[in-house]
Amino acid sequence: MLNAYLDIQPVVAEALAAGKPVVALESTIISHGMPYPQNVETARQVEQVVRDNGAVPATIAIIDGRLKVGLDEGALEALGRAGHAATKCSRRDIPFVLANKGLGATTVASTMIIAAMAGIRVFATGGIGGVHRGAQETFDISADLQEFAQTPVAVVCAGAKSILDIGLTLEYLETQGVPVIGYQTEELPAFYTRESGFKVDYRLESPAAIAEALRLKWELGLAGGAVVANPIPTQFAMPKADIDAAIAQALREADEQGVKGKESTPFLLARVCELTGGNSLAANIQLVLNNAALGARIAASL
Ligand code: PSU
Ligand code: MN
Repeated sequence: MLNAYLDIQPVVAEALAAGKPVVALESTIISHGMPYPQNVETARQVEQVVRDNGAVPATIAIIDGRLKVGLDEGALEALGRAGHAATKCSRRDIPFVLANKGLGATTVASTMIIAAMAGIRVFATGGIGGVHRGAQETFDISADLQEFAQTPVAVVCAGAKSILDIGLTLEYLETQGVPVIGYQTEELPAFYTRESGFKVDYRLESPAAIAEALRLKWELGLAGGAVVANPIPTQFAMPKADIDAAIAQALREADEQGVKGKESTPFLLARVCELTGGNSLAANIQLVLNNAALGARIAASL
């Protein structure tokens, strides 16, 4: 049932009504994940890649008291310009930003929620939230992980950044019953690099095989979604030593400055980008485009 707060862009609504493939896209990656103007340019390119691969893009955000599924050019530009002035909205934040009629950028968790409300089952992004390093002390575990356990949307990503504790993130997903699928890989990619040292649960070779596993999961009434991990294309991967050094420094600074809660991930993303002099941004853009293409192909198979 569609709810009274949902605005589905006509092109998206038509595709959904006709059973055509639709891919959801998040907006925190635009406002908090990349600097302006590359964030807006990337958001446009990602939408185009989804179209080029046979699906309709639906970027999700909360604007003027409405849950928006499918954004026009003006909305993408506004989110990109707002940057950290937009409210980063996870599950807990949705009703408050709606009530304030504020500008809300949706995370993986809240994008999944709103996509599911609209009947969209596939979502493509860059990286997911996870269990942070030092979570034994801080309890910093992204709400994204709980969302995977309860909301029926598959999220195509490039694995988890090593700003996170990748091993603990996988343990948490296992406990929550969330499958981690590797697209043509046995190893979970670590966002900027194709390797993490950790295995995925299932390696699948094609969008059709992924779609079939998802269909079975949902036909059986098993709650929740799945992580589809798609390694960054080899030619865009970063040297591990470069990225490890930047992440180590960003983590040290976050600790020294007492950064915590919802600020933690955006702080680390921005510092890693600055410390690598834009190299990580170029890699980030390429992996998101790559995920958009795979997301569209999975949606077309579903
Ligand atoms: N990781 C990235 N890029 C991102 C994010 C995570 O590589 O843009 C964003 C996503 O929106 C993700 C959110 O859902 O950060 C997780 O934030 P937190 O750790 O506060 O749950
Ligand atoms: Mn957190």
